[in-house]
Amino acid sequence: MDLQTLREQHALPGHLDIIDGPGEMPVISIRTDKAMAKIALHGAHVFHYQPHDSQPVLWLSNSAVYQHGKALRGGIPVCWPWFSDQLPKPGLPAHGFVRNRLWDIESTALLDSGEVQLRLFIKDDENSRELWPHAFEARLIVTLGTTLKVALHLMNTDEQAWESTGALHSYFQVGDIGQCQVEGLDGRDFLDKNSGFERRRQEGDIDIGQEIDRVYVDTGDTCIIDDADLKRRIKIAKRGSLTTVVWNPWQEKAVAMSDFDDDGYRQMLCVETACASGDWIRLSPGESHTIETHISVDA
Ligand code: TA6
Repeated sequence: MDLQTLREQHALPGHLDIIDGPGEMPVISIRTDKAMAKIALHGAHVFHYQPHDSQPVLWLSNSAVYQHGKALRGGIPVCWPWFSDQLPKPGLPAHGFVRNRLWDIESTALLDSGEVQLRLFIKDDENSRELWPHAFEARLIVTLGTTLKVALHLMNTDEQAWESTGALHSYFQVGDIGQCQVEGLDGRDFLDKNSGFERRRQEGDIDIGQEIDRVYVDTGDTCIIDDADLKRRIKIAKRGSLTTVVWNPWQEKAVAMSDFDDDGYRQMLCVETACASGDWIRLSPGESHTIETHISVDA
């Protein structure tokens, strides 16, 4: 569908527009009196969020590739129906397929609260069933006021039960990784991907001075990124998720990624709202589940 038709159907003058983004990707641009956000229809990918009184909150790689079939490096890739390499069958790409597909706009609205809400939609088709043989409907509901609320609503429209994992794989912008701490996971167990998924316990807040790739389990708690350099605290609250993933590739792995600047790892940190490891989303026909994250900034 062309941009003009999308605009006629869904634009909210002064609040929401549909624009031609980089790589000819349709992008939805939202503005409220408190913040702005941008979302690519490709992948239902929120790639920009900025309260008017703050710097950008989501990190986006300077080398991100804007191309159909490839997820942007940064923002909030929607990883589903599997997280990382919890593959339903061998040989599939990591993190599912919905981050690499074009979604539809289902609706847009200016809410009584002053928030702007965008609902994006995707369902199974012939291509998706080749990778994952199940019927589903997925909606990404983005609600922007001061806080950015992102909800991934999943419904089983199949005649059989199915199970999945997934994540709102959120990349955050930080001033300098060496001056950041993650609060909210003290006392939680994690599986360390860099040590063969060895299970260990977090003691205290998380300092990051090297590569980190950890799957924190059994936690629905809010996390805070305390950023001494930018003098701000990013709050990441969540619902429908008992897994939090903390990831920074550090230098060597960043250099190995073509869509990652060599020193980009110093300005980013992923704190991901996930359902992974043993935290399965198991749905019978007609059932649904929502993974939701609420992101805000305190000075
Ligand atoms: O969530 C952490 C992680 O699974 C890492 O292991 C790392 O590979 C990262 O995601 C990025 O994955 P991607 O497929 O987007 O390159």
